[in-house]
Amino acid sequence: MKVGDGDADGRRVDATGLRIAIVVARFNEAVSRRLLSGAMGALTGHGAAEADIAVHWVPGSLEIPFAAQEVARSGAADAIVCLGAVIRGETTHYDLVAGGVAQGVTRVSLEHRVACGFGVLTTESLEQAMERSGGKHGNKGADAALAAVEAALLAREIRSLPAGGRGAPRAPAG
Ligand code: INI
Repeated sequence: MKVGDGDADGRRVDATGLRIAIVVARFNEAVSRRLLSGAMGALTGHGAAEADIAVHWVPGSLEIPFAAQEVARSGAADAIVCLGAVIRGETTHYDLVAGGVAQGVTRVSLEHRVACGFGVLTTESLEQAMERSGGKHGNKGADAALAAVEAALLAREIRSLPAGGRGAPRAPAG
């Protein structure tokens, strides 16, 4: 992909110069590391400098929203990539963890106006998690990273529009 162009899907994902934070859960660490590797590869492959990517480990997926919130409040990142694996087979409170992290990350993104990519897997088994973290179903860490970049670029574009630009109500002529 040529930097500045869209990728194969026509998405604009030039991460050059973006400051990116990755918040990743240690729970199910083998899967998390694969998601992290996918995210790092996607970001650097789309122009992000490794020095502009900060990685923050948290104990489990439920701690992701808190860490993402702290990053957002600090103003240190243009985009936040959230990674983890919630596997039903290994927990009785799957629904709480899965629902909590999804709602929490969404809230952080909206309240702090920071683009967040959601790469927290919710699967029935470890096998399914492996398939989605660099296996036959791709790597959701990479997908979340590129979604965060695309959203951050979109926010930058929208925020740069003049207040009275296209789409704004016009004052009547004369
Ligand atoms: N955290 C995960 O990231 N994935 C899981 O599958 C999981 N399970 O199985 O419970 C999990 N639990 C820990 C949770 O995220 C918190 O770290 C813990 O409750 C402490 O607050």
